[in-house]
Amino acid sequence: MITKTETVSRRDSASHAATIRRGAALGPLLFCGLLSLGCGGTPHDHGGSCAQETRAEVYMAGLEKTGKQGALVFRLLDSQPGPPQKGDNTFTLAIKNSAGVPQSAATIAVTPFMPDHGHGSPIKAEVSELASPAGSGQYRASPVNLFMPGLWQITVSAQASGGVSDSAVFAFCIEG
Ligand SMILES: [Cu+2]
Repeated sequence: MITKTETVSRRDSASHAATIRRGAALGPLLFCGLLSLGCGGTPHDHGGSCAQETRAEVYMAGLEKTGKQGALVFRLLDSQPGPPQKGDNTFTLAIKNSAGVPQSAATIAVTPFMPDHGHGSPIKAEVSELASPAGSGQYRASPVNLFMPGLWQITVSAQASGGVSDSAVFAFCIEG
């Protein structure tokens, strides 16, 4: 319902932030006007905070997802800080196959994206397998750079050593 066409230079972050704030203020008003439901409380709550973001998941340590292909299972063991905050975060992930076997020596990528703004993060997360516990298929990704408030979709993709590939998306709303 809202089509935004904006050309955003990452270097122009102040202007970007101003654009986003206008969008954030407008979105909930339109949403509530259309639905006429579920928008009780004071209108002053509608500041673009995460309280009205229905696409986000509630963070908890151990949040687990089956990949889109049904081939691998992705568990977010931990985020530091947790829940994820604006700025740099460190994710610890565990990857298993559908039979529950930990996937060691997989190639993992962690890629944040803001769907409402059409951009990712300029900083690439480095991913490395934890040496201990050995063979547990646990990986650390850092920094998971979520540099703006709003909804982030964080895609974790994995190519297991056996050649199986899969991915899952964790969606978190980041408070300003
Ligand atoms: Cu953004």
